[in-house]
Amino acid sequence: MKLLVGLAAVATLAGACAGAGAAGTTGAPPALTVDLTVHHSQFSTSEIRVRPGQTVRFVVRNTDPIAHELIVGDQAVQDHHEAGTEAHHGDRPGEVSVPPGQTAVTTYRFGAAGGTVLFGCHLPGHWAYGMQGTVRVG
Ligand SMILES: [Cu+2]
Repeated sequence: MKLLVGLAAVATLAGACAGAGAAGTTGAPPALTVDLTVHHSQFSTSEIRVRPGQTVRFVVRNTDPIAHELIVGDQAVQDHHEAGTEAHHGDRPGEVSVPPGQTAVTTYRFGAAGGTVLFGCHLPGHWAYGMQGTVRVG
């Protein structure tokens, strides 16, 4: 619970910065926290919008009795993990395993160019079942 309170404060601060408008003249947009809940092998959202160059802290809460993961990346990254055999994620930005009933965090910085990045879970069958979504950068 303490963790959640802290995250709420971060989100509030990020919102305040965005609201300030002209004050943000230092280049990269402020870091953003995105909360994703997994329930019945579905992410709570299938589309996320971010600004180019934005750093996003993904907080993934797994309410299921089985493990999941969050993999953020382009199609090549998703293909690699769909075919891969890595049992655990957590060393690369945008990739994290989330054990049953737990919350895990990973941070990913989106590129300066606009476009679409994918996210999803590659435990066997999960991507095909619908555990996937898009991040629109722009
Ligand atoms: Cu999954």
